[in-house]
Amino acid sequence: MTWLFREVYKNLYYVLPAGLQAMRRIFVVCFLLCLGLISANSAIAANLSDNLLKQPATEVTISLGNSANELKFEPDHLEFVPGKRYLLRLTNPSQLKHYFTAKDFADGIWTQKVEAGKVEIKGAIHELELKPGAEAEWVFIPMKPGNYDLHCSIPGHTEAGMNGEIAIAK
Ligand SMILES: [Cu+2]
Repeated sequence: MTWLFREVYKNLYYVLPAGLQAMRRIFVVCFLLCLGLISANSAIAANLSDNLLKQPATEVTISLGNSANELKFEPDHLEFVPGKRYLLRLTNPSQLKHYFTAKDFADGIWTQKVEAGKVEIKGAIHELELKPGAEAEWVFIPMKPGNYDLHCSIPGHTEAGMNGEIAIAK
């Protein structure tokens, strides 16, 4: 019996470090594989966004209010297709200040830029305020399909009918 235990112990002693070494080798290989996958993915993503940014933008116009000062969006329904590049032109032909508020929609798109006057804003945007006579251009790529709420957050305007819907198709 003592002999048997000694044999098992001796074998364990020899086998264990070899096993650990194999595990370490497997770990290193997995790690390198992961690194490779990550860099390949970011290369694909860079290529994709490069191609997307070269894509001519489809122009869509929405008017916040109108010259008769009616409290509505014209049109009050917008529809976009994921993966396409859009230029949304916002105008305010009324004598009142209005908001383009569509937070969930803004979360479902990738904003390239918003241009207003001589200023270009990059990055995420959730809400735009347009003073009377103002114009802005929003360049983006829809990402997440869904139906999103649009409204004007000036007190009383939503209730008076200044709301709409933005759809990103599936
Ligand atoms: Cu309004």
